[in-house]
Parts: sequence; structure tokens; C-alpha cells
Amino acid sequence: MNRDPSAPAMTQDELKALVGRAALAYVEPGQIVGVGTGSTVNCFIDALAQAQAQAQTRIAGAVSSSEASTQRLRAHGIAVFDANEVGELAVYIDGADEIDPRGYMIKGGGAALTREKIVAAQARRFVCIADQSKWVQTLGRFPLPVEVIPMATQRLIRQFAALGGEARVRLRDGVPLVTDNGQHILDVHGLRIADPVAFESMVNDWPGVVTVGVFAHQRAHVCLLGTPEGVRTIA
Ligand code: ABF
Repeated sequence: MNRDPSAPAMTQDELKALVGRAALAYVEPGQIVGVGTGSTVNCFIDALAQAQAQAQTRIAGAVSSSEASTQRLRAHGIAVFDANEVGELAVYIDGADEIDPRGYMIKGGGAALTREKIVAAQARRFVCIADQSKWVQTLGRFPLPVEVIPMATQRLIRQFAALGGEARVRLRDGVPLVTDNGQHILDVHGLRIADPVAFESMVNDWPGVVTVGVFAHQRAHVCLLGTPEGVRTIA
């Protein structure tokens, strides 16, 4: 899609809406779709609902990666299935905090990284929808989210410090944020993740880590990148 060069620059929200709509091309009638979390995914959910309201074709429902996405899907009348009720999914649609040219991502800014990684692992194809601000050559500028068991917090903070990272407990209203899974989040500042596959495997092995927000083993197969010139499809 090419945009009129004389038109005013698109806002980040407009770019998110653009890619949210573009993701509809990867959804087929009758499917159960894996659905991620975040404001870009919310644009996809809203576009999906609008498309279904206008057409006769409808998806069978969704497997959701968070309570927030579940609520939004249900508010649109879209059925939400438990991951254990369904088999392999054809597609998983989700956003990212950073994505590189190989489809490796940092995710978890929305605190949903654990269920996102679970649903992504259940899908044949991961379609990442992101505005151009998420595109990086090397992961790590965005503070890396890590879901942790609270009793392991201080040791994990020390382990990230040994890597040059500064890990901070994510707070909400002055107290540690509690995830949908009842755990806490560390946000690790100052990392530069040159080998995302090895880094994800290493941190996954640290006792007390529930999920590290590096998505390399569950990388995106397709990235729909919102730019002022239109949607760039990177596969
Ligand atoms: C979600 O998308 C999270 O993993 C990630 O943090 C978020 C990006 O949020 P947004 O689309 O609001 O920028 O999947």
C-alpha cells in the first residue's frame, strides 16, 4: 500500500491501526486464531471484529495470551478457547517491543510474555504486527522483561548485573506488578543481546525464571511493519 507523500506523517497509533488491519489477511474463516497482547494487537482485535460484523465469514474463536485480550475479544463477541481445548493453531498474531531482521523479538512490555510464548509455541506461523519504532538491528535497547518467581528476585538481579544489566522489579501503584500467572516482572536495562537464541536458552535455565522476554526460539515468521510509506511485509 503506497501512501500520498504530501499527506501528513502518520502517528504511531495510525501505524498500529494500519498493521492491525493488515493482519486480517493472515486469518481464515472458521479458524481458531492465537491472539497476543498490547495496543497493536488491540487494533487487530478491533479490525477483526469490524470485518466480522460486515461480512458473513467469521472465525471460530481465539486462544488468548492475557486476561486483557480475553476481555476485549469477548466484548466483541469473539469466543475464547482454553489452549488445552484446541490443537495446533494455524496462526498467532502478536506485537513486540523490539523485532530484528531475523524475526527475533523482545516482548513483555505488556507483562503477558509467558502466555504469549505458550500460545506462539502452539501456532504454525507467528505474524508480528509492529510500527516502525520497534524495528532494531540488535535487541536490548528496550528493557528486557523477565517473569520471575518472587523468591528468586534478588539472586536474578545479581545474575543480570554480572552481565552488565540493571534489573528492576516492575511496579504498579508503588508495589510489584503481579502477572496473570501470579508472578513478578524484572525489567533489565543496559543489555545488548547479540545472540538472542543463546541468550534465551541461558536465561531460561536460571532457577526462578518463568519466562524471559526474548522470543528467538518462538521467533516471528512474518513481520508486518507499519511505516509512513505503508506496510512492509518481512518474511
Ligand atoms: C505484546 O506486545 C508484548 O509482548 C509487547 O510488550 C507488546 C507491545 O505492545 P504495543 O503493541 O502496545 O506496543 O505482545
